[in-house]
Amino acid sequence: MGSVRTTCAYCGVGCGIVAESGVGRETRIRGDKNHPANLGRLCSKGTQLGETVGLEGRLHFPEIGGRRVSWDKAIGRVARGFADAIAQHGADSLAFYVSGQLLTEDYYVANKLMKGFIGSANIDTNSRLCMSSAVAAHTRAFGEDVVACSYADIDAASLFVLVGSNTAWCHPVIYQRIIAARAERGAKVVVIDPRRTETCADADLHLPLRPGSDIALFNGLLAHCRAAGLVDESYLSAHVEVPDGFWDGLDEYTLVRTAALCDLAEVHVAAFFELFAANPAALTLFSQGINQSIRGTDQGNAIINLHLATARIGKPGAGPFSITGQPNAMGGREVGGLATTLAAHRDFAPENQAEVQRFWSSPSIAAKPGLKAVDLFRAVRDGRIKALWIMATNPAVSLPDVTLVREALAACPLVVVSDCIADTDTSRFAHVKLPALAWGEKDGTVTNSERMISRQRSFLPSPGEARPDWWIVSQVAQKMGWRDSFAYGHPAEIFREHARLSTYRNEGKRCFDIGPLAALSNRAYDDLEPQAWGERPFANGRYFTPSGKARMIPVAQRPLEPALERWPLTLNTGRYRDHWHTMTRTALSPRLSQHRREPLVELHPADAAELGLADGALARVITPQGESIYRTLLTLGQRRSDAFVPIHWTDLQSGGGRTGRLARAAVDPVSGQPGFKQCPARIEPFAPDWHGFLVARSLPDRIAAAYFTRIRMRHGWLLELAGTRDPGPLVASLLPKGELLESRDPARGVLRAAVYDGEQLLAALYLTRNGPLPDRDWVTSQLSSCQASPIELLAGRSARPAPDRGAIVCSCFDVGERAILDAANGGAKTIEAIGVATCAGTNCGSCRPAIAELLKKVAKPEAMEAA
Ligand SMILES: Nc1nc2c(c(=O)[nH]1)N[C@H]1C(S)=C(S)[C@@H](COP(=O)(O)OP(=O)(O)OC[C@H]3O[C@@H](n4cnc5c(=O)[nH]c(N)nc54)[C@H](O)[C@@H]3O)O[C@H]1N2
Ligand SMILES: Nc1nc2c(c(=O)[nH]1)N[C@H]1C(S)=C(S)[C@@H](COP(=O)(O)OP(=O)(O)OC[C@H]3O[C@@H](n4cnc5c(=O)[nH]c(N)nc54)[C@H](O)[C@@H]3O)O[C@H]1N2
Ligand code: SF4
Ligand SMILES: [Mo]
Repeated sequence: MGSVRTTCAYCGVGCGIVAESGVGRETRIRGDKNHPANLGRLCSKGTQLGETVGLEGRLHFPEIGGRRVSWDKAIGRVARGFADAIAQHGADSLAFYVSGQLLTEDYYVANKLMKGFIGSANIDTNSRLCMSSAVAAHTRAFGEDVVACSYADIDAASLFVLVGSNTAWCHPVIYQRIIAARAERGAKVVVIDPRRTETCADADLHLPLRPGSDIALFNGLLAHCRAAGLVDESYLSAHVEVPDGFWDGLDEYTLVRTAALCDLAEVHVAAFFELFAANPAALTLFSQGINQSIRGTDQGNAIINLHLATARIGKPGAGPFSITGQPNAMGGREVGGLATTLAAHRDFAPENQAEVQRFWSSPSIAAKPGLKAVDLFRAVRDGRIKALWIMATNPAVSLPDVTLVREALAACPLVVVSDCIADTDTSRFAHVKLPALAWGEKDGTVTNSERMISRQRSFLPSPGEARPDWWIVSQVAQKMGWRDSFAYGHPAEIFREHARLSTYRNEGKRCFDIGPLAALSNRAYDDLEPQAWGERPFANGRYFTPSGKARMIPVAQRPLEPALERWPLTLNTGRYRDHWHTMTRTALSPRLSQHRREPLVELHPADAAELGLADGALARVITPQGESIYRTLLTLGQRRSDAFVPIHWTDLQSGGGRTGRLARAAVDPVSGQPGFKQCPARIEPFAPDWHGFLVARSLPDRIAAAYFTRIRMRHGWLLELAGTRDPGPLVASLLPKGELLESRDPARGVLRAAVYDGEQLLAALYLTRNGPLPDRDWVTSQLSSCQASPIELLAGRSARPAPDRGAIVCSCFDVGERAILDAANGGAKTIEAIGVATCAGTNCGSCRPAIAELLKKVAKPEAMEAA
């Protein structure tokens, strides 16, 4: 087994990984102690990468119209389709929709082809849904999209303000570093999030503000700092442009009014303000609760204003820290993958166009920004875009209003999809499918939240005829006639060109300048150690505006939308700890599939009572865009009238929990980023006539139940099922061929069936009208070694039952809630003691916040209820 140092496939923390591969793609993963982003730590998703690198579901060969073709034929078809569209309808009739999961080299080539050679800027990326408000806020304030902070600041900060970020689940390794700072140095943690997430487990203060009221809170804090004499006038006069009347606009944000606007208790708001005032080393980390809003750019600037005015920026441990989502969200911003930037942090100013065109020796250059993601898909639907190339993203699930997106995809004359996976909700609309290399196979660079460029290295063989994305794009470009400009043979060649473009005629105009890396040999590129660009930006007080000064941007809290009569709830959407986006990878992992087996709608118990919904019941979540069914989770962590659903489940995964159908296409006016976090909605009980589950060695071809979700288990599948009509026909389609044993009790609506192949259990099905169901884990365990007699199996329990383990908390060691509660009741009072007793939390640590919550529950059951 050889070991390879690479970078994690998932989030923007950008953890270094040491991967060892053995026979049959078996892969061992551990954290890279020498990588500065994680110093050896990994979260649950990184730790379990080995379970997701199999070949199941992969796209191995190019396809046209669902038929395997040669690469030559597929490339020819795409190039011809594009050339025809350009000839008949002009360059703007083409569009690329790409992704922060591409490597920098892939991204660079796609951007170059579209903006320099096709001559349109109609290339946008899923970063529009993710980071574009932060990009716009940075650009307005700093003159360039530069993240002001680094992870090293975490070790120097004495106050962490986590705004709109469920750090414990979405950036777990950053979270662990924050919690270490709190434990070791007594740093304080404030979480600003309408719901109480696991990120609050170790917080000193949680402000469950009214959704969308962050500007009021940050303006209020700035007004407070001014009154307290914390505004640094000399910094402002030397380094910041403050528009006339800026401060007048802040007068209205008194403590009382701020608390009222945010629907928070004044004492809590005051406590936050005092903490901020008392801690100059304050780090404000923000992500989607800020960005994914129809006022996302202003919200970003409200945070930045505060740090500029108090000069808490460019210094160790202080600053506004936008943390990125995808592994290469930052690299995409560097190359200019957004429709609103040209290349290498340049905008579309005429001198930039001339410069980039000269550098590329290209026949044309995009003269103006292209269509932003939401508008781009509207243009596809309206027939203005004739050919669309989608790479490394699943817009039929992840864009807002996917009904419109799907209409667009269905109507588009040419849809090309590059993906590693054969069947996705998006690729079902593809005319041409191109097989891309996946993580572990591809080679190139990514840039993380702190501007650290790291290598992703391959350690697995390429399956079938899959190719790197940069190769695929280059082949199409060559076929379109631009042979010399896309004659790349190695990703290092592309990286060097990208580095040269960043430094070309830069002369200190832009912070993004990686000129020295343009000299890397192929060998040095292969060996490249993690490198950050823009070491401590703004330390010298110089910004990248024409005047060299930063800009304060006046922002006001605009009135929030009042609740609508038909849509009285505000629907919030976000992530689960152990799943990644549309689950094309994490759902391959049995371990990652246990933490949250089903898509849940989280609701305050009082709202649920009014709606007639019990904990665990099914509910229909409805918005003007669409509806889907979820299982209800009642929690005091939700505000009244707010509901939360996860984004992960798709048509492929389930018949419920399909959040993509619900979001509306309202966007921020500056950035074009959708306001995914707030959507008017209503919830109704969904009363099935029957419900139950299937445990099976392999998946049935078709599952026609009103509600179903499929959950990967170690030796097969668990399917949750519910429906309204007679389940008879469904039962026949769910069960595999084999020896069938059945028991029915029509009077009680009970149906139980087991199918065997000799001694081996193939499937077991349990349906009931409203009676109890067997323990799912016990039934599932019978797939690995069927020890139960057929009678026990149909009864759904062993003659010698084992206790129920409860929900899985620790996915590394497979430890359930029950074992942790037992250990706590047996005297284990700390996370460490729980670790000693059960192993839980002793590997990746992602479940430590959950253990902390359980410990609190055991220590003070009644306090938890009231919290
Ligand atoms: N486990 C996991 N980790 C991931 C990902 C994943 O899919 N799974 N995806 C990665 C990607 S691409 C991204 S972009 C990041 C996202 O990382 P996060 O931004 O941390 O994740 P989200 O769950 O989308 O949203 C964060 C929080 O914003 C809160 N919020 C909603 N409305 C408001 C509001 O008005 N104000 C405030 N202050 N907060 C609000 C939500 O309640 C939610 O808890 O995660 C990355 N990491
Ligand atoms: N309602 C709601 N919607 C949201 C969000 C939300 O919070 N709420 N968050 C938004 C955000 S922040 C994001 S980032 C998006 C994410 O949404 P998507 O980008 O649509 O989600 P993924 O599942 O990551 O899709 C990645 C696809 O690329 C494929 N892939 C992986 N690696 C490669 C590769 O190397 N090459 C190629 N060609 N393909 C590859 C995968 O198989 C998968 O099909 O969702 C957005 N949508
Ligand atoms: S925090 Fe987890 S998902 Fe993110 S890069 Fe590190 S190991 Fe990967
Ligand atoms: Mo994202």
